[in-house]
Amino acid sequence: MMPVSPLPALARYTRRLASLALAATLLAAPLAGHAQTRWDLPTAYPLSNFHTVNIELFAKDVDHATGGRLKITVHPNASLLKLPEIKRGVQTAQVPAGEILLSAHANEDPLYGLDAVPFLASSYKDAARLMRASRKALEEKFARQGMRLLFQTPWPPQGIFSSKPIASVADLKGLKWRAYNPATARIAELVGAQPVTIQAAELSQALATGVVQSYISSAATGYDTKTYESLRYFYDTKAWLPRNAVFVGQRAWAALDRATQEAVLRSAAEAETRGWALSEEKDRWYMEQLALKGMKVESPSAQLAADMKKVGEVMTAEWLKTAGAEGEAILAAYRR
Ligand code: PCA
Repeated sequence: MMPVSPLPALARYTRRLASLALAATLLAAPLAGHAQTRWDLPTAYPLSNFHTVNIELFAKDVDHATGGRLKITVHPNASLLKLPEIKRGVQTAQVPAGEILLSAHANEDPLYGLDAVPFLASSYKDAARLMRASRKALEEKFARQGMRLLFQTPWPPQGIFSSKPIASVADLKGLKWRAYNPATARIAELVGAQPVTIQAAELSQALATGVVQSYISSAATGYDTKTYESLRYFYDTKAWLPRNAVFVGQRAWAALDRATQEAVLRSAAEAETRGWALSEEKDRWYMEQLALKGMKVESPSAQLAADMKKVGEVMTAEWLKTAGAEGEAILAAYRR
């Protein structure tokens, strides 16, 4: 047997120390400002909105999971880019990442408008199934447009805000109706209201100046925009749950190393789960607040519900016509 010399053991120990030191340097590097990436992430909704709260938590998770290697700065309330500009801003690498309302881009591709077809999915459960049935197609669509989809979060179910009582869609005739996407503009056409497109960030102002007498959206947006100061009625029609999507441009994505990408994807998956739970939980709170602030929060009358269902049937048929075979396959998967 050879005697065990203390020397190789010492050498091994020194080598280990050296590699530990190297590891420590690598870990410390981002903290010292090396190899750090910064993403600006524009959104169109206020800081207190649950979507924004969720994205801030996502940014914090990413910071933590990457040891500070990727820092995301959220720019709320359309302060960096307005809603209609965010998607193009990311596609052209003007900004690395962003959040959009998918259905705002429905004119570009019907796939973007699937979640805003009235009464196709009007509960959280169905909206989640609809998201799953269309996720792959949507991710591919994003990829073809040079973007990577990270996570999707639903707005609470859409109900009708109005300055006067609405017992049937006939009562909406002639009212100035705020639209936020092609689907809500189409509803105005079908019910004979006067559509005016106004982004959420400008809605308070439009309400205060009387440019808007009615609109369809979530209690969340009703609360964010202080609609209770201008309009008296909210009918909880639960017409659909439109989704916001957080995404990143391909160039910004490709610039990340593998470990950072994986950390972002893990945090994104968690953000999606958390966002769905937050949306549902907060919807009750938002509706209570509307009532506390003096709004009449009611279920729609049987007539209004039936009328709106009809609007939904017309729009489902229209969606299918424009979405073609791909749309049919998605709806078949959803309905299975
Ligand atoms: N709020 C957004 C989109 C859907 C919603 O609930 C808005 O009204 O603009």
